[in-house]
Amino acid sequence: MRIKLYELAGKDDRRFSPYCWRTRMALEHKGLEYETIPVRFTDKDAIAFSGQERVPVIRDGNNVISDSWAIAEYLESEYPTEAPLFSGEAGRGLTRFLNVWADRTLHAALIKLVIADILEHVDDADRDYFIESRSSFFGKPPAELQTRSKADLQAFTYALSTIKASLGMNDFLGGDAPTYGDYILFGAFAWARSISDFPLVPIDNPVHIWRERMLDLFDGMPRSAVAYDP
Ligand SMILES: N[C@@H](CCC(=O)N[C@@H](CS)C(=O)NCC(=O)O)C(=O)O
Repeated sequence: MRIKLYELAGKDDRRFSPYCWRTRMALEHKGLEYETIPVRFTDKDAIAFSGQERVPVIRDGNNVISDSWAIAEYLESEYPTEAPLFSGEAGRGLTRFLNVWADRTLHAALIKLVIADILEHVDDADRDYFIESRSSFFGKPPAELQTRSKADLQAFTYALSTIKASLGMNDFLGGDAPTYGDYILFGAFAWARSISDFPLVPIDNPVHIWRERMLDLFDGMPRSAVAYDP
C-alpha cells in the first residue's frame, strides 16, 4: 500500500511547508511509493486522526506519524534496506543538530523576509487564520514584519554563512550525495521558492548552486512544483 503524505497546500496547489518538503524528499530518497493529500491550515479535521494539528503527517498502513523529524526516524527504522537518510548513529546525531538549527535559526531569519508573500498564496479559506495566528505569534501582522530591513537581510545572510562555507567544499551537506541534512536545508528554500520571488541568495553563491542541484534530484520533481523561478 502506498504511503499517504498529508501536506500543506495553498492556492494553485502550492506546496509551501518546509517540513512537508523534508518528508517528501525523504520518501523520494528511500524510493518509497507515496501519494500526497493536500491540507489547508484550517483543515484540522483532515489530520485529526494523528492526534495533533500540524503537517506533515504520514499514514503507512496502520502506522500514523507526525513531525518531520519523527517521520525521518520512522522511515529509517522501518525501511532499513532502502537508501540511508542519516549514514549511521553519528550521522543521525549531527543531522538532529541541523534540524534544530534550521527550525530555530534559519527559519526564524527567513520568515521575516517572506511572511507577507506567504499570505498572498495561502488558500482564501486560510487567510484570516494565517493573519491572526502569525500576528499573535510574532506580535505584529505579516505586512509589518516583512520589511526586509538591512538588519533582517544581514541576519539571514549570517545564518547561512556556515552552510555557505560547507557547501563550498562539497556538492551536498552529506558529501558527494544528499542525505537528510540536505533535505532539512532544502525545505527552507523549497518553501521560499514556492511563495516568493525575492532573491535570497546571489546566483554565484555555493548555496544557490547547491539549491539548483537539489531541484534536479528525483527527475526534477522539486523543480516542477508550483513555484517562482521554475
Ligand atoms: N516540528 C514540526 C513542525 C510542523 C509545522 O509547524 N507545520 C506547519 C506547516 S509549515 C503547520 O502544520 N502549521 C499548522 C498551523 O499553523 O496551524 C515538524 O517538523 O514537522
